[in-house]
Amino acid sequence: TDATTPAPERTLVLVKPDGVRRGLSGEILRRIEAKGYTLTAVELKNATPDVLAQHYAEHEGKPFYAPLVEFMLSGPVLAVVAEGQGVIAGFRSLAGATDPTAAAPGTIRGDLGRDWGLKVQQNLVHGSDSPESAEREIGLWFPQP
Ligand code: RTP
Ligand code: MG
Repeated sequence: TDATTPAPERTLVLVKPDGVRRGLSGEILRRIEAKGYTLTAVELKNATPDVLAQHYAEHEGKPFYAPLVEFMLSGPVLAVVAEGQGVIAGFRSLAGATDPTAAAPGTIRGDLGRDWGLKVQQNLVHGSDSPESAEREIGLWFPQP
């Protein structure tokens, strides 16, 4: 890219352990690609307490923080970098509202997410919420040597 070509927008998506366990990784990636975004990194990873402490720093001290971290350590996650114009807001729109019961049909969480009887909302996906978060989170999940 030259000085007149802005870098494409990127976001960090995680398919959370519920999504991996339930075999929904392919369905979630399919929706991202069908929308027209490009996958530039996809890797199955085990989260660590250290990475999660940084990833969820904004939520430290909230009542759902400890169950959230425990949930995120309960199995592998699929870490994904998706690229495209407006992908940060666009993916959050594909994901739907945080609460799967409130999330609209047609969205990942509305169609597929669950929250009944669980300690924390198992809402299948994470998506960065700003360009700053996206770059920070991509660096966290895909560290460059
Ligand atoms: P995310 O960060 O996962 O993309 O989702 P978000 O912005 O919609 O939600 P956020 O407020 O950042 O919360 C992060 C994750 O914490 C869990 N959570 N559970 N009351 C609850 O049970 C509750 N509140 C939040 C969810 O897994 C949420 O995605
Ligand atoms: Mg968030």
